[in-house]
Amino acid sequence: MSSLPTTQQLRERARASLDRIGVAVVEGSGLSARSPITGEDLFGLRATTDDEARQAIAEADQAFRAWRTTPAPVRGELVRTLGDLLRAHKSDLADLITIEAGKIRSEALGEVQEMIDICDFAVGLSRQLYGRTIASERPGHRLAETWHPLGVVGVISAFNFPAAVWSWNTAIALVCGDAVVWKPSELTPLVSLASSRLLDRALERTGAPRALHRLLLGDRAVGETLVDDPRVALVSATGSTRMGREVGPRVAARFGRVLLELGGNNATVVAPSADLDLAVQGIVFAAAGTAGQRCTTLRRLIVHRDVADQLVERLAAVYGRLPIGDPFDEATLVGPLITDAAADAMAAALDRAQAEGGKIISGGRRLGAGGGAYVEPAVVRMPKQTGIVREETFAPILYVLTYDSFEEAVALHNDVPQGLSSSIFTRDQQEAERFLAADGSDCGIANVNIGTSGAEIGGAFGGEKETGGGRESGSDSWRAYMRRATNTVNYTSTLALAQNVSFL
Ligand code: UN1
Repeated sequence: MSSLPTTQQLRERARASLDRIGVAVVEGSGLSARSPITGEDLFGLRATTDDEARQAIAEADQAFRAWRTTPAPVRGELVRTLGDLLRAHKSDLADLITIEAGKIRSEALGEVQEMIDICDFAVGLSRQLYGRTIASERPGHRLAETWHPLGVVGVISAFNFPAAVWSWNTAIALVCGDAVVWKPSELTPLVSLASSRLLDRALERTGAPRALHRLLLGDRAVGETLVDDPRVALVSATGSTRMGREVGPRVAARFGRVLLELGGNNATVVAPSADLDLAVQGIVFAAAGTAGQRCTTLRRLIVHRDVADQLVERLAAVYGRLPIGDPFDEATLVGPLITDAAADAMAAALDRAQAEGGKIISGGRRLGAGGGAYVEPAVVRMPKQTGIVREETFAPILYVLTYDSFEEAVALHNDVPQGLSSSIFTRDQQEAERFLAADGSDCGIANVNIGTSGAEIGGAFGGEKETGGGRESGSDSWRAYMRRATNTVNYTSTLALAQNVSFL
């Protein structure tokens, strides 16, 4: 393991980035910024009180009322300005992501790039919020639909994509004419303060209402205030299935809308015809990248019996050489897990896997003495898809299963409660197409000859079953952030009723 920076060095680096972005950190109590690199606290911060949260929602609601009638292409200017500021501060924000989430430099820069990309996408979208014109069955009538801004969008985000997930929601919501109130993970307050400050600067620069965005820093209680407030038209929540199971019904009980982006238990099928060089690269990035802490992380490998031994051997060789340690070190590929609890959960999952008949082929040990939670990514061969394999453990564990027939591979693939991302490595076109067909992968994302993680922003992102069903980011995901009005206009002097009904 490479040597680590000290907490004091991290504190100074964080301060320098925050200064350049324009965040004046107000130290306080109730919340702390910490770094998984050393496992120590950086600063104490003041948490948002419940009254402040309610006030923030009220202000955002007021700002929405002005913003909804601002022409969408003008709203796009705000998001263009945010994109410019993200370009200018790409490195600063990436530093904070590495400090608070422990991502390696290249992935932290990639996360900010993802934010820039969604801003570009949203700016284009601001001129393309298209409704349809529909053929009316009545003479002299026009039938059409119009998309209107929805209201305040509550964004709840997780530690692992502390800034990008906010930007997917916020860039789209703002061009759609909505206001945003953000409750980020308690584990990444500095990234949240920095992202929020960049948007504040864009609001100032373009003269848009300042209260279009409000940040709530705090624990679960402040999140509950957001979830339960009837002024919040849409709650877009990313996190665990357990969280979604609570948020979904609470928002539904007040007839609010939800967009849920919950757990994944993503699998890759490796067919006998697969290009194994390509497969090894794709698998290692998807399974060990981001220290296994993406919702799209590859957790299950379903390999044809003919190539299983060979593939496992090659994976074990690459896993044995993965550089683990300081995420700021350019050579490192695997940074720390977010907390000790995450490392404990990984150890417990590995124990359970062994008790269920699994064999650890590579990795699985905790490294270093205390401080950050550094672990060796693990490869575990399982005799079948047991209980632990069907659960999402947010750590770098790759379970390997074998199959004989394609039907068996698809059945194993789909036999988990989650449905986010999936892929197949094959050179057989029929097999590839069958994997993508209606009776193939049941996930929101299904790929061929590439891993499960690292989606581009242009597609809709999200999944089925316990993943929650929501779609964010590209394609037509914007529709979740607007309300649709169907308009029937009669331009004659005759009242014609639909379905040939006669009355009066
Ligand atoms: C997440 O882990 O919550 O597809 C989001 C990916 C990234 C987004 C992951 N673009 O892996």
